Amino acid sequence: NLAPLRRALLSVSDKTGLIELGKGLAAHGVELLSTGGSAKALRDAGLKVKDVSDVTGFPEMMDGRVKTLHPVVHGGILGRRDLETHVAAMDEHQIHPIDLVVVNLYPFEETVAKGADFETCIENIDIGGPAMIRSAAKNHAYVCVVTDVEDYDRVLNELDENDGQTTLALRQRLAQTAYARTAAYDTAVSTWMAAAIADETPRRRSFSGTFKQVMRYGENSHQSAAFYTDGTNRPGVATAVQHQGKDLSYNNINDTDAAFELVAEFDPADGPAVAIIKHANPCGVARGATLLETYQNAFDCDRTSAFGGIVAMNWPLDEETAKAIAEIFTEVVIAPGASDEAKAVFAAKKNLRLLTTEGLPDVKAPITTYRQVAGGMLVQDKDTGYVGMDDLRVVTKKSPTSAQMDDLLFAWKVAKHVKSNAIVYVKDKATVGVGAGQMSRLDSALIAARKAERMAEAMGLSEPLTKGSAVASDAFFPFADGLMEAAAAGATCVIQPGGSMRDEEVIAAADEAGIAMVFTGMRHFRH
Ligand code: 93A
Repeated sequence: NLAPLRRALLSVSDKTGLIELGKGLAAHGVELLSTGGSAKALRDAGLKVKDVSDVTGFPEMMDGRVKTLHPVVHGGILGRRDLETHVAAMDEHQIHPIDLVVVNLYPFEETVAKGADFETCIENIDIGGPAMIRSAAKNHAYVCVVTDVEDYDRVLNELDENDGQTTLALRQRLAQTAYARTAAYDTAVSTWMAAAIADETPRRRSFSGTFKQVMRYGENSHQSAAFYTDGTNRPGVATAVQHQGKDLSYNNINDTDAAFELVAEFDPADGPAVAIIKHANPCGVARGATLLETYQNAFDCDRTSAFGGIVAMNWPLDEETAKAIAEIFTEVVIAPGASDEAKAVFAAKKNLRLLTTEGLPDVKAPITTYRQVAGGMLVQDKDTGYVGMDDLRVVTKKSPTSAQMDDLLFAWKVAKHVKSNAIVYVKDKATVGVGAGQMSRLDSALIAARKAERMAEAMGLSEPLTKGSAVASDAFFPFADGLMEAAAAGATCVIQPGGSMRDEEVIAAADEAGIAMVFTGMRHFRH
């Protein structure tokens, strides 16, 4: 058992809860040491505080860059209480033990998120704070380290319950938290620097996140899960505001992200775009003149799958569209804003979650993505590849008309967001059949066509909407069979990367079927 906690060093940028903590510690007879701003706040609240500068014998200098970086501070934190040599060194140099270190760091992540300039970001890199946190965490056998305002109460409770001391179990837990914090902090600095200096090598990246919330469970109910943010504060699912409905699940967040990233591909200035997502794949995507009509066109692609889906749009949600969405069970709606009337429509739908953001995700931002594999992490640049009209090569006798070209490019953008193998049929700026995630491209083409047939039956149409459609394939057709299936479904034009050994065969089959085909020279696998 340790002797009761005697001295605490408090140095915090976020002063939330500081006074209450100071008072709680003082009540246990703990001596308070503190740095400039923190000391002032405590003193203003009537607490007795010793300045760190008085302890070190040095003023805080160089705009605060050097305030706690001193052997008297670090010796007091790091010295082992059980080793005679350490105790002797402390005596010799008049170093008094520091038993509790409470630090939260300069707000580096927030400074970056605000778009501050390079110099300002540099000044907000905390050096002394992480040093103390790491020292205290290393010596957690004797020293308690607190880096999260939410842990203040736990520490005070333990002092109450354990005769003015903390338990080793708590100190271990807080030390682990502390190293997670300093690791995330340095990762934020490194990630920011990579972007600031336009570093293009994925070789020396570090990955970390800041805890946001615990999920009820993971992909399945026997898996635990949590949501972490990357500190960039980008518009997207991580920064969306939830207006109503129960907590989001792991799958909800994954699907909502897929939906919002997809609609963000379309410039809102060109009109609204709506995507309905199920299991991370779109089951309907459309562009149109009004939001309502666009939603309906997206919905008509696959009404069956849209049930329980996630709806994203690149325009703020309006009342009419909210009413249409509320007609079926929908899990989540995400939009860059929502009118009060639209919110009122959803208010009665207890299970529907409405999320709004300040803007759309920047789909062209150079983001690094991570995927875990057994024993490692795969790191890559996000797929921000785009093809424009100039990149397209017409390879068939027929050329697409300009209306066909619009649908081809639309289908191509959607295909990028469909799990491979992706086949996407589009007619009049709306998907009419989506084949996703099949192990063979032929099966994706067949499934998409089959769904379109089923929709035609359900809607009482004389023929499926794939008749006269444009079709996109996320990678080349290795054989002509997939293309012939698309032709059989009624596709009249095709967009695909090209580059297969059998391109000639595929082109010949397209010519035979009277189809126009363009090659992009770029593929969009998504696994
Ligand atoms: O500039 S620093 O890296 N140099 C230091 O020696 C140092 N010591 C504590 N920043 C340092 N701190 C940080 O100051 C703490 O991590 C905390 O965020 C902040 C508290 O300053 P104040 O008490 O003056 O508000």
